[in-house]
Order: sequence, then structure tokens, then C-alpha cells
Amino acid sequence: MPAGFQGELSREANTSIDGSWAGSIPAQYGVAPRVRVGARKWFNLLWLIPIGFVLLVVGIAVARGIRELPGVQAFIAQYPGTSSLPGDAPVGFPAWVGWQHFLNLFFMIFIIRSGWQILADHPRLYWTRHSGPGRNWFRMQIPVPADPLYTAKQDSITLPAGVGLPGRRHTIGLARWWHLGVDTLWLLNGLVFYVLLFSTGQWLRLVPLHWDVIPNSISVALQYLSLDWPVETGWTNYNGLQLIAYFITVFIAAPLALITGLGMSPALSTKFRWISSVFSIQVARSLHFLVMCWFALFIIIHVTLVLATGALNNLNHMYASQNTESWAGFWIFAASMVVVVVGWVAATPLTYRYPRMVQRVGYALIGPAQRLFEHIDSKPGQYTEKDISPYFWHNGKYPESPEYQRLRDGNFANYRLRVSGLVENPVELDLDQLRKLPHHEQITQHFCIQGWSGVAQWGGVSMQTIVDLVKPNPDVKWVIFYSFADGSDGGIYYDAQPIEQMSYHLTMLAYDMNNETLTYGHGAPLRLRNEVQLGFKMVKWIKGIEFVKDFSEIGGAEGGYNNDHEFFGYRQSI
Ligand SMILES: Nc1nc2c(c(=O)[nH]1)N[C@H]1C(S)=C(S)[C@@H](COP(=O)(O)O)O[C@H]1N2
Ligand SMILES: [Mo]
Repeated sequence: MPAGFQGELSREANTSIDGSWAGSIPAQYGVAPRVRVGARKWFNLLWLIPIGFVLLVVGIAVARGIRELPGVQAFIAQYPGTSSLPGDAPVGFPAWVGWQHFLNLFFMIFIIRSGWQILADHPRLYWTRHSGPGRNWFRMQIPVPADPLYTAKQDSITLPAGVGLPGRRHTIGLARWWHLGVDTLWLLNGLVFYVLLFSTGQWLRLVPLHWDVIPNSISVALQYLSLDWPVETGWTNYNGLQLIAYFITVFIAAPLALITGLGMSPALSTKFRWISSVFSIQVARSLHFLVMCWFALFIIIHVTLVLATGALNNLNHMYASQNTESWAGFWIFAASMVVVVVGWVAATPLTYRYPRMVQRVGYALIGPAQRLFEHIDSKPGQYTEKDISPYFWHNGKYPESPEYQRLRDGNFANYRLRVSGLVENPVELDLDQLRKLPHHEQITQHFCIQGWSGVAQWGGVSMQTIVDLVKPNPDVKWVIFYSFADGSDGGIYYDAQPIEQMSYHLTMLAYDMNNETLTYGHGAPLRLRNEVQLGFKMVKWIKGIEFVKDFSEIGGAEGGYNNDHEFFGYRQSI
């Protein structure tokens, strides 16, 4: 049994979620979503509701008026709404379309709700990787307070009950298991859809094949707006507007959701440098949000029109694979809605009651991809000094122990980093000794699980140097980093890192940041950097390092404080 800091750990791992969640973090509701116009004016998006209503009324009046014009009537007669289809295009909807349509909508509910929860953990969007105050173009939170030690965790907000998944403030860990787990199912469903679409010829009905789709869709828009609706031919041939909307949804929005999602992975961004330099995590995140807006808008308009333009017939198409006016499709649709509502209502209480189960299922689905990306060992050099962010968020719980306070008061002259465990040569190093070891420097980007980012220059010692110094036994699999600071539920903060990653080019202990001594807020005197992982794995205020076989005896046995207590996972390359 390696000697270490285990007595200072909380031995607990949360198994349910209640009022004591995340250090009894109180609810905090933020502000209604707003978008920046110009340099400092903010537009409250709730205004879109009345504005949209007025625009709709005006649009209807205008459309009704101009439909009287002979030129417009001639235009509509020439372009009634549909382009002609090739003779061999299939007619009607096979049953698989109905199944896929249902699964798609069922999965989307959990994906969108958990996506909102993830956004609520850092309720701001940016177009630049320097996600500092004043740089956001969208926010659901007040401007960043002046307090220099304000943390991103303090900035997180609560969503109204039933909206976010799971719902409570700062439940991003579990929201991510929902989001990433159901995403894999949604992508699989989408893959099957693509394969069937192209192997059955159904794609002919979903891809615009003639330019006349443009005048046709203008004509259809006019017809819808004037409330004198186009003839429904959905069973055989979508009208121009349907065609464009479905095409964008299936062939542009869905792939973009995947690509922008991957664009937020720390591991991938160190590998695909060119693309991540141009399209930073924040561009990916903003676009990911806009894709969600497209889906939400599409769902609202699609459902409205399905129900308003011959509901029974439309529901028969999708739910009963028949082109009739019977009630068959309606009843299947109604039953499917019961499933949707039960799923919607049950998801939150289920998550609070069985969070580890939600995590296990989520990890079973997305874990293979996360483990795959962890093999990416990138070299330094992606960023230069001019890329350093002027503002770097603080996060986590600051150290309060008298032990730390004494060391800090003495300018860390009495600080000793204790490196122990299953090693040939355990060492204790003071800061002078650390500074005498071969110097390692890197300029890298930080990816917090909450979604903010920043570039900084880190100076210190490569972890490889420490490994060479202490010579771990061959059976060491994990390296535990212990902090002077407690976590939010008590017991010191710690994290387990895979031994392989200790030899990566971008894994280091930093004592300098941006050419100055590491500050208190950012982890003085020593913190970890491991750039294939999300920020929560990078322990600040390190007091000791221990090499072990496994982490089943350590803390709550989940491989890190944030996994013991907040379900963040123990390997997070995405
Ligand atoms: N000891 C300790 N280390 C910690 C945390 C913490 O709460 N306690 N938070 C982590 C999280 S979530 C992030 S994003 C980074 C933030 O580092 P920064 O404050 O330098 O930006 O530190 C990580 N290291
Ligand atoms: Mo974080």
C-alpha cells in the first residue's frame, strides 16, 4: 500500500443527487437570453416573440395583398410548388421511415435538453477562443463581475424545471452523459437512415434536383403566408419549401452538429491544428448552438404545418405508411407521444435517483471514442506568444487550509512536492530543485468542461522528467495528483491520470504562467497540464504525486474528485 495523502480524501462517491449537490450550490437563474448588437448594446431575445407575431401578421396581410396581382398569379400558376421527380422515384413512405422518424425525434429531446444544460454551465457564447469578459456575443448571465477571482463555476445558472436535463445548477457532468450517450444513438440512427435513403432511392425525394426548386419554394411560401395553402402532395413529392427545409436538416444541420461537437474536443484540437486554429472551440460551440436553433425552429414550424395542413392524412403518411384519411396514423402518433412525454418527465428524477447508471450507460456509448482520442500525443508549437489570451477564467474551489496559507505566506520557501507510491526512487522536491530540472515550456489552449477556453504559456517541468527521476514500477497504471485545496463536498481535490499520458509531449507540471510565477488563483505553486484532457483533470495547488496500480482504493474510487462527486468521468478527451 503506497504511503500518501489518502487519509485527507473524502471516501465518498455520490450515488444520488439531492439538495447537498455540488457543495449545496444554490439555484441562480441568470437572465433571459440576449444577443449583442454593436459594441455594447444587448437585445433580449424574448422580444422575438412579439416581433415575430407582428411580422407574421404583416407578412400574411402582404402575401394576401400581392396574391391579387396578375403577375403573382401567373408566377404561382407557372410554379405551383413542386419540381418534377425522376420517373423511378419511389412513391409513399416505407415503414422504416416512420421508425427512424420517431427514434430521431425521441433522441433529439434528450439531446436538446441536455445541450441546454451544458450551455447553462457557462451561459455565454463567443466567436474567439479568448473567452473573456466583454467578448461574448450571446449570454444568459449578467456581465462578468469585476472580482478577479470570480470563477466559471459561480457563473453557471439554473434552468427552469423540466427544461434542462437533468436540471439542477451545475449538473453538466450528467448532462454530458445524456448528451454524448444519446448522440451516439442518434448518429447511428442517422447512419442507418443515410444507408437506407440511398439504397432505396428515397434520396431522390429529399435532394433538390432542379433549380426551379427556388421559384417553387418562393411560390409555396407565398401560398402558406396568404393562408391559401398549396395542394398537399407529400406522399409523392414534397413542395419546394419542404424539400429545402428537409435537405438542410438531413444533409447540412445534422452533419454540422457532429462536426462542431467534435470541434470542442481538447484532444482533437491539438491534432487537427489548422482547422482548430481557424475554427476555434468557441466558433464550434457557437455554430453548435446555431444548429440547435435551426432544429428547434424546424421542429416548431414542421409540427405546426403537419397539424395545420391535413393532420390526419399527414400523420398517416409518417406513422401508418398509408395515404388515407383514416385515424390509424393519428393513434400511432398519439401512442408515440405518450412515450415521448413519459421519457421527458421521467428523465430528470431517474437521473437524480440513479446517476451512476446514467453515467455507465453514457460511458458505454461514448467511452470508446473518448478512449480512442486519448491516444493523440501532439507536439508543442500550435500557438505562439501572440495567441495568449488576455483573460483566463478561474475555476474550482480555492485552497483554505492553514497548511497552504502558511506556505503561501512564506512564499513557498518551505514547499515540498512529494512524489511517492510504487516507485524505485521516491523524492521530495522544493521549488528551487524543480526549477533546476530541465525546463519545459508550451503555449496551449485550455478547454474547461463548462465550455470556456483560453490560451496560456506554461513553464515548468515535463512529467517525463519526473517519471525518469522516480522510476515507477512496471505495474503502475495510474498517477494520482493531490491538491492542497478541498473539493466542494469536503476532502482534498485529486485526480487520476493514465501513466501513458505522463510521457506525452504536452503533459507537464507548471510553476510559471505567461512568463510569470504561477498565481494563487491559477494553482500556485504547481499545477498539472495534460492537453488531451478537459480542464477539471488538471489539478491546481499540487502537494503530492503518487504512482499506483489502480485507483479503486483512492477517494471515492471513481478516478478523481469531480467524478466521485459530480459525475464528470475519469477520462475526458471530448
Ligand atoms: N485543486 C483543484 N484543482 C482544479 C480545480 C479545483 O476545483 N480544485 N478545478 C479544475 C477545473 S474545473 C478547471 S477548468 C481548471 C481551471 O484552472 P484555472 O483556474 O487556472 O483556469 O482547474 C482544475 N483544477
Ligand atoms: Mo473546468
